[in-house]
Amino acid sequence: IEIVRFGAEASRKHLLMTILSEMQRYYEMLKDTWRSLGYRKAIATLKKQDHKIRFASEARELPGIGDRIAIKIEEIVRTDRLRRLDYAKMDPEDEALRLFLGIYGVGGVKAQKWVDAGYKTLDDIKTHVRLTSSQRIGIEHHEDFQQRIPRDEVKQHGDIATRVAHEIDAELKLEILGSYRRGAKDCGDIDIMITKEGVEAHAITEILCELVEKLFEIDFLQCALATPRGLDNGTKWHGASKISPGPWRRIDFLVVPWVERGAALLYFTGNDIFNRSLRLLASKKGFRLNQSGLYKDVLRGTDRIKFTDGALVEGESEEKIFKILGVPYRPPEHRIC
Ligand code: DCP
Ligand code: MG
Ligand code: MN
Repeated sequence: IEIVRFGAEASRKHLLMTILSEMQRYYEMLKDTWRSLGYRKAIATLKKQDHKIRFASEARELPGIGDRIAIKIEEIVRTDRLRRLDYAKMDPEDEALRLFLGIYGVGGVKAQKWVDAGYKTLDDIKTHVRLTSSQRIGIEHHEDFQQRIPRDEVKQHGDIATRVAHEIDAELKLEILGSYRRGAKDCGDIDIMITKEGVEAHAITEILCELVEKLFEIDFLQCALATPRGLDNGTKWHGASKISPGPWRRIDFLVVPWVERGAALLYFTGNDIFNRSLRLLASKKGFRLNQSGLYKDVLRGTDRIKFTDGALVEGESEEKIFKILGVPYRPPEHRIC
């Protein structure tokens, strides 16, 4: 997608419209008249709109925009892309595409680009493409990273991280989340949340740096990997760990302020589809849910600059977030969609 740079605001709106039009054409091509029409209506509405839309809850207020498109609008505005569209263009049967998608740090757009260029194997990519260092590691350890990690090994990695963390500060609390907390018998990676009673955002980066350094020293951590764009503000760390002589495993750390632990727990437990549906539900009820808390949207004034992220309603307790949203508490094992 070509974007003419004519002022950040205008070009972002242009990008939004372009992506929505592509979705509309995609459904038209599939002869899905209903969805195609939905996008057509949304585009027409947004064209007339002159203030910036940031949240799904705002988009939904506009005539002709339903929940599903509203969520997509928020995704585009936030991330400058729409994942659904990346996948819409792909052939799930394409073996090379599946191979490339399995590489750490390679998303849909890049994988499709390589397929379009005629590449078929990891060797093709290694010889012909300029890679980021994370992608290179992703290819070199592709086999390791593709393997599922047995639950008890995940626990062992967690135990090592916890032991070392406690050498730094005995009050640090570590918990393995992700599929492990949902009770999976094997996991794709190891997700560890770190917090401490009373700890605030500004103290976090230091804890994380110190822990990572120590874990490298004992040859537990093997490499750092770039975190997905937009998520890394010094609170998240991606890399690989190993219990010798075993394979390299993907490991993620998330360090969170004490007051955000409930929302972070909820987010990092997943699964991602469950998170999506909970966020959608929150947005239907006029809230906004993310990994730091549940927020009540502050409505925009006539002056669009007056936007805020909304007032924090709850961040400390997972149970309370469910309660406020009016959903019965769902134990982690049942958060699979
Ligand atoms: N998450 C999310 N949206 C994403 C990525 C992650 O909501 N796009 C949340 C939900 C996930 C959690 O973070 O459960 C951890 O992410 P993982 O990618 O590690 O996914 P899982 O741990 O659920 O599964 P796996 O066993 O494949 O690691
Ligand atoms: Mg995981
Ligand atoms: Mn993970």
